Amino acid sequence: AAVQIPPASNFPALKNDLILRAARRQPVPRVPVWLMRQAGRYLPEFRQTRSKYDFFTICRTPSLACEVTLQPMRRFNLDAAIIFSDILVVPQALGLEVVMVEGKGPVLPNPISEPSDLDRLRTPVDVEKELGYVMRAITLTRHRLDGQAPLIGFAGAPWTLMAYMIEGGSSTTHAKSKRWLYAHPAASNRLLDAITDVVIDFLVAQIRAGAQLVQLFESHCGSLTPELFRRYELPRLARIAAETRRRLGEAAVPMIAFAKDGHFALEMLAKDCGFDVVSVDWTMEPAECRRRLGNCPVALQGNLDPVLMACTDRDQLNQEVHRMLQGFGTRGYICNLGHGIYPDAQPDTVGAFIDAVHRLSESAAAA
Ligand code: 1CP
Repeated sequence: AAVQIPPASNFPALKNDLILRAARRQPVPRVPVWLMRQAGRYLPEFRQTRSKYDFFTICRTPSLACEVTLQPMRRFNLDAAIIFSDILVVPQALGLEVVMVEGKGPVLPNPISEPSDLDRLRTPVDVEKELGYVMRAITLTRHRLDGQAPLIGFAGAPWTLMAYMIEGGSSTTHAKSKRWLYAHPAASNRLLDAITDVVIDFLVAQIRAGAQLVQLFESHCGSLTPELFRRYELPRLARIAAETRRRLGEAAVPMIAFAKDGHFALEMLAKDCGFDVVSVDWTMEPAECRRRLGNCPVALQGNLDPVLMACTDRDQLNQEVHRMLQGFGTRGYICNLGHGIYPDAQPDTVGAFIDAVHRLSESAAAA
């Protein structure tokens, strides 16, 4: 059923601003926690919704996207919600077809293969026209959250989206898309710039619609060499942070950069990009991240191994949470997994994780 979307103003007062304080490195009574992909396949209530609707139908229907976003918020004491959508809505907005294939993931039946294929891209993109459903879902969800916790908006980072647009779906090597970076530098720059332009417009629109933080997902950072990252991606990430902030002025919100397998890029992400928070995966030692960054004014997010969400040993879980809190410290830290949660996660364990972060960080912050 079509719902009336209220205006993107007069939002309910926020009752929990811990994640906003942590992103700004302000003191917190306890560490905030949320989970990447917290709405999704490990929850029976999501599978029930999903059995009735196609994946992109849920994304495109604000009442359904809102419902699925709220599902984990009803079960758990989470410190943030993340709007239900996908990073591949941006390639769709650029004119590429994306379908979600059962058991396989996203597939782009007509990927970009030659530089001349770039002429197929529908630029410039009017994000309100092509992606207005995401903004409407954000506005509705921010109202319905009733101030329980801040709402996170997101987008895929340019390289990660370029990789999907050329590979046509998941890939372990990204050999085709990386070959473009070496063989077609001008066309690669053109494609990355086209994506960057949409991402900036999209993030600005999400924030105007009510998103209180935004996260950029660089899920395929690990395929790049440090040199390719420095040459192609770093300037675009910096442009996204600077331009988004400049366009919003007073209305700017904290920005998180997540670069999966981006160990080589930690200093570049923290010092040369202008994001408020850098999110790290489980391959990084928490204390080592802090040591490498010294007194660089950036908050960190991460990095529990998501596999632990399928385990039942509570002592082991508590130990791992304790180790993370020790290494990252309780100031300027947002607790999360090192990557998105897996479908075999146990909801009980997810709840135990969230409670452990709250309990253990409260005593640490008081000490
Ligand atoms: O049929 C289904 O239900 C498909 C499962 C699914 C879900 C629940 C996909 C397909 N996307 C999503 C939602 C989604 N995707 C969210 C929702 C909000 C949340 O709960 O967090 C978010 C933030 C994403 C972001 C996303 N999509 C990323 C970045 C995060 C990451 O995992 O690195 C990526 C890479 C995608 C692409 C994608 N969409 C879906 C899948 C299975 C994938 C990964 C494909 C691959 O392995 O390459």
